[in-house]
Amino acid sequence: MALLPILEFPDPRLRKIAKPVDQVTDEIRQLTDNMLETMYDAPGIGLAATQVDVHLRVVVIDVSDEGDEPLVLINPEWEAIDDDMEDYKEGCLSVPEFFDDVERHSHIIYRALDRDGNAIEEKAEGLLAICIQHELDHLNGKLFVDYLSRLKRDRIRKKLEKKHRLEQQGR
Ligand code: GNR
Ligand code: NI
Repeated sequence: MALLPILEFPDPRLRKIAKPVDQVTDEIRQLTDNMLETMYDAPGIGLAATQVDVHLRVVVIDVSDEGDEPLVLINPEWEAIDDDMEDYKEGCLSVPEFFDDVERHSHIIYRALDRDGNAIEEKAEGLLAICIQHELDHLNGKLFVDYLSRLKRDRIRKKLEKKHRLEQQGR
């Protein structure tokens, strides 16, 4: 297993559209294992392959308190079940240290392939529903900061650009 470096906003690679996985191979399973290790280490409740510069439709999630309920979603899709929406203060491992309200659907149904390549279809609500919508956005090159005002997004971008400059100097 291995920890993978996580891309940070405004890296243009976070804007790439991920391609569908055509077969769940050992190589894909190894990617999901490394993504889970990276997510737990961060720590985070989800990670999309886009964030580790792999542009395939692969997501890992664990919203459990104990961190012992890993969910691997390959080629995931979701749709809203009703019109209920809720705000949640979101964060993102690719936008470290910033949190702000994003409105998401409260009740969704999601479909995907699991780690064994079997098709799954489940309902989700609460934090899991929010996380699935957040991760699917990553696969489509979208970040939670895109839902904020330009003013807020630009402020976050400038602060992270400064952090990245300082990290470069420190090498
Ligand atoms: O760890 C994470 N926490 C989080 C909190 C609120 C809404 C979404 C998330 S996902 C985030 C991990 C991440 O960046 N996944 O892409
Ligand atoms: Ni994220």
